[in-house]
Parts: sequence; structure tokens; C-alpha cells
Amino acid sequence: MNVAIRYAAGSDIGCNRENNEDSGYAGARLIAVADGMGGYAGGEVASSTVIGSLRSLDTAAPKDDLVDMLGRAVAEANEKLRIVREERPDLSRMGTTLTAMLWSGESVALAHVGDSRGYLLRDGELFQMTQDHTMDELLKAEAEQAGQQADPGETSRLSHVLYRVLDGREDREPDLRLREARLGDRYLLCSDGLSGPVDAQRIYEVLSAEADPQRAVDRLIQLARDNGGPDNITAVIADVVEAEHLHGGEDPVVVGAAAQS
Ligand SMILES: [Mn+2]
Repeated sequence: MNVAIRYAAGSDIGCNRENNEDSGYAGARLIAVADGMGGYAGGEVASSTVIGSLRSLDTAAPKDDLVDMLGRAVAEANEKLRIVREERPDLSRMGTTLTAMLWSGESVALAHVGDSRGYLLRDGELFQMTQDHTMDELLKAEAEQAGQQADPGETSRLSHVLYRVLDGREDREPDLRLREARLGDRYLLCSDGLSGPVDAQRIYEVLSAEADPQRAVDRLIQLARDNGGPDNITAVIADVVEAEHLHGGEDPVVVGAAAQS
């Protein structure tokens, strides 16, 4: 069967921030979310540089090895950050998360660095596809391996500290995986400005109840705002549909900092 994705994206500055350092992209083959950081325009530059670099994947001919193709594109995006850092010493602290999916029919590659998230709604269940690259998750995994309990005070203190981002330095390898998409799957990529204030149960409820992807994106963003909206909020949804049911010709959507530049 010929499948395609129907997509929507949204990004919101939130209730407390003075600028939006998130960027998002949704197109016929590529969806991506990047959450920039680094103060003084650094976050906006980092997230929009990475999204701008990746977008050529959306129109490139798919290769046999999708994971390899996406992995190389992430390495190239990181290299672009290195060049920007060299040119702009004032942005030396910049970095960004990246969670991206690249489709070819029913095959989909997933790349992930940082604490933005990828969720899958399938057969009425919500799965988190990504693991946060935060220090608390690292400590919990280490404790589990040692058959111990991580210190809760320690883990909550470190819950927002990232141990891996894209920042133009070497060895910034993303988690890479090949997945099989199924008809009816709904994928959500989001920044922590959504997954922080809105728990997985509420995300599940909205994704299940609201069929239209743009309305679902808008409702999720509104929920994050209603819960205080402490951070920038970005959400991208891709629904796997039969290609014949898609009218086609939809333009790609760019949101957040990448839409300003
Ligand atoms: Mn954030």
C-alpha cells in the first residue's frame, strides 16, 4: 500500500519568555523539532541553523539506507553549527536539541539528541520513542545497571541538565533508529515546553480525541500555556494515511525561530 503523511506544526513563545528559541519543520518526508539554547540569540541561531540544514532532506531522493542518510544530515547540520560558532564568538554557548523523522514509504528513520521528544500513538496507546539525554535519566540508568536506586534529590536537581546536544563540537552522535510506520499511526515531536507542563496522559487524550492534526497541535500548545507555559512550546504531528486520500501539493511548514530567519 502507498502511504503518505499528513502533517501540521505549531510553535509558541509561551507565557514567560522574551523570544522563541524553538524551531520546527513539517513536510511530506521530514518532520523535525529543535529546541535552541545558549542565551543572547544563540538558541534561535542554533535551532534555525539545524532545521535549515536538514530541510533539503524533505525533497532529496530517498536512499536505501534512510538511517545513514539522516545520520549524515545531522552530522552536516552540526558542522554548520561549528562554522557559525567560529564566525560568531559571541554565540559560543549555543546549542540545540534535535528530534527528526525521515520517511520513505512505510520506512521511517528517527534521529534524536537532547530532551525534545518523539511520541507514537498506535492502536489506542501512546509510546515515547525517545529517551531524554538528561543527567537524571543517565543517573537512573546507571543506578539500575548497578541494581541500586538513584537518589531522588539528585535526579530532580539534574532533570533539566542535558548531557548531549548539537553544538558544533565533535562526537555529537544522535540516537538513530529505523522504524516501520503503519497506516493509522500518529507521530508527535515536541519540545520540553510541551512535555514538561503537559503530562503524557493529557497528550494521549488530545492526540486520541482530535482527528485534525493542526487542531491537535493547537490544542496541545494551548494546554501547555494553560499550565503556565514556562518555556517555548513546539509541536509537530504526522499522521500516516493512504496516499490516495491525500490531495497532495501541501507546502512544507516552518515554525518558531526558523520561520523568522
Ligand atoms: Mn525548551
